[in-house]
Amino acid sequence: MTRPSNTDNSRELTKEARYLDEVYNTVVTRNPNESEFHQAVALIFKSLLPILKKHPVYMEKGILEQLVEPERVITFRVPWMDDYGKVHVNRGFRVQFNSALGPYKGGLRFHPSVNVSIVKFLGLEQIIKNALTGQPIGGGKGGADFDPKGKSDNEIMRFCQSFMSELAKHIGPDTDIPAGDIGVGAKEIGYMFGQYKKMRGSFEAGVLTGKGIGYGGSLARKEATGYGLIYFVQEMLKDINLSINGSTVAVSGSGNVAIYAMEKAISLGAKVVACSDSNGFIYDENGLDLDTVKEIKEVNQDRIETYIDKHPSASYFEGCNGIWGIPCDVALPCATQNELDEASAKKLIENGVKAVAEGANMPSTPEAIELFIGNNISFGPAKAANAGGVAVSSLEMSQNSMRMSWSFEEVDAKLQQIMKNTYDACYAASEEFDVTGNLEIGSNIAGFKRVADAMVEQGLV
Ligand code: NDP
Ligand code: 2IT
Repeated sequence: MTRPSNTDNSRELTKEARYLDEVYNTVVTRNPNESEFHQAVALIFKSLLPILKKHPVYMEKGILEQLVEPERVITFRVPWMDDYGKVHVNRGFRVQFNSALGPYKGGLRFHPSVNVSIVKFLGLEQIIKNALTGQPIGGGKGGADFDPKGKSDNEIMRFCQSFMSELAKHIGPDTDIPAGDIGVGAKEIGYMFGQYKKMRGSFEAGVLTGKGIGYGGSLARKEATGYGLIYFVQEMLKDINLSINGSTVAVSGSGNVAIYAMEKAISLGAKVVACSDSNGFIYDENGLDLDTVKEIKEVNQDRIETYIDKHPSASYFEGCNGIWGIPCDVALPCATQNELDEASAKKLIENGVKAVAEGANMPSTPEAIELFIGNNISFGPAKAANAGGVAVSSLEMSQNSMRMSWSFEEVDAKLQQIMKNTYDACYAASEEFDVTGNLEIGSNIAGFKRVADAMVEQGLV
């Protein structure tokens, strides 16, 4: 029996601890072979013991049992034809997890590793994250086991159209609003939006976020997750009397989140010495040139390895894990789940890391998180630290509803305020439950409470 209640080994478990263990074990039995989903459930449950004790109503009303069971999971066939006339079939997913706070909201991931476990772990995290933003959005997630790498533009367009042909039956501006995630950016959102519009016969701008600026997208949405991450890190560093200015930063990934985290960090005076892709990482102790990284990744869709052709002073290393062996003050995992394990956490700590903040979703393994917190490293958990992306998605929805658009500066100012509020909410919860500064527990409790209260108020529906 696994014990996410995280209680000691005494024989007398409190009824709240028993409740956590029972619900967790039901999740494992009912959803076999979904290790990422189990991990995400355990991660949240581990923080909830004190709030269950303080608010018995959550147990009495069966909130946990309801929280871990999605309201709806949709799986569908996505057939598409490649440029040579060959037919391919992928599997599409949308998990509509929780609508207590608003319509389902969350990204779409196109990556060969996507399966129901991945989509459910992301959807569950999204519920708590969206609650932390303070915006009126529920939690959802989706995607497909489609690999956009090596596909032509036309192939990607046909895939997106086929994907949306089914998804359109289940979404809408007041029911479920997808956006991007790994492998899905403004280009894919555009193709999906075009297909949705054609099927509906009306221009419903608010059905997708992350759209192009010319047809209803929000300024600063592209930058929002990365910028928001750095705004969150600024709050973390303030509390330990450090500043991003002058800090040495290592960032994994070189996609949307990583690039705009690097951009904001550099603009605030940090030195970013390393970033990566799924093949390997580049390192330059004097700092990386972000324009070259952008050209490689955003313009040419090439491998990060080619950076050293333009900058011979930098080094390239095969493999993703090694990046955490680089000495840095601030480590920002911004690629994918479970990319930072126990051994990597040990290396970071040995090398004197001061703060770790998660741009990706669930990038640190549970063992790594324990090491960070046990060694008093400031730790910013994903559901709080990367909430800036979905927060600005929600601002995009607001602008679409009003049929107007805010300036970059207006959106950026709102994003900064949301990230500060998110940090303050996590910190306040950590204080209230006597784990001051433990943002892992604070984020889970603060996010959970907002969702749980809405669920209690709305009754069994
Ligand atoms: P992108 O597709 O833009 O970039 C993903 C980056 O991560 C690429 O550098 C990619 O390398 C690398 N990567 C992807 N999968 C793996 C893997 N299995 N192993 C190693 N490296 C990998 O995605 P995003 O930047 O949008 O997303 C990155 C993370 O941030 C994800 O966890 C996502 O869920 C999370 N996130 C994204 C938000 C958003 O608004 N986009 C919001 C909040 C969180 P390669 O180029 O080789 O594939
Ligand atoms: O993980 C995430 O928060 C996202 N991929 C963004 C979701 C959104 O709806 O903007």
